[in-house]
Amino acid sequence: MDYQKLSKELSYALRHAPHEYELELDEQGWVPINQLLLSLHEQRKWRAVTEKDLHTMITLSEKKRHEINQGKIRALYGHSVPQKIQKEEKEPPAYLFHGTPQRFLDSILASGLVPKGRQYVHLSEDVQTAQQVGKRRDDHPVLLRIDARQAWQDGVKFYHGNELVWLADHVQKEYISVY
Ligand code: HQG
Repeated sequence: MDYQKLSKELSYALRHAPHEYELELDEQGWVPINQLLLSLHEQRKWRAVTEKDLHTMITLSEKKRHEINQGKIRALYGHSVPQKIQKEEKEPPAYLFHGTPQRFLDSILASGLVPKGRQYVHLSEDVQTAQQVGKRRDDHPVLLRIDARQAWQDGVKFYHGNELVWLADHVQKEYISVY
């Protein structure tokens, strides 16, 4: 079993296109595992996938992208479906980080961080993670530091993605500096 391919397929299904799999996400993005498996089994390459494979996929993944609980599975972040997934509000650490291509810098410094195609802005708990996120699109990404404590004190909401990924609706420019 190619667990990396399975993870990509599940991210696509659970973040972006549940309807293509005849799935409906609940308010927190959960779907019943049995429904997901039925849908996957319609594809030849996934006809033998089991619930155990889903657990193995999560264990082997280098990032915690998916979570299983009580017979359900969900993507922890990254959603672009029209229905906004409700995330748990949480007090952020003093600083969060964001890695982005050089070419977006002027626009970000002018209008802050906006979610673009996703439901939330994605922020990183540490510099190394932000660096990796930025490197997806630029060999020499810009690292931004977010004054999350100040923003939180001013009423900006932050949400828990996983232990390294934080989410926000919008981060205004006054909280952002080039790191
Ligand atoms: C940029 C992956 C211009 C923003 C990653 C980013 C992450 C602006 C891009 C997760 C802007 C959106 C999310 C503005 C934001 N002007 N550009 N005002 N505000 N941007 O992919 O954070 O591996 O939606 O800087 O590792 O890159 O798939 O967000 O470059 O955790 O699990 O607009 O996806 O995780 O791009 O990545 P994205 P992201 P997985």
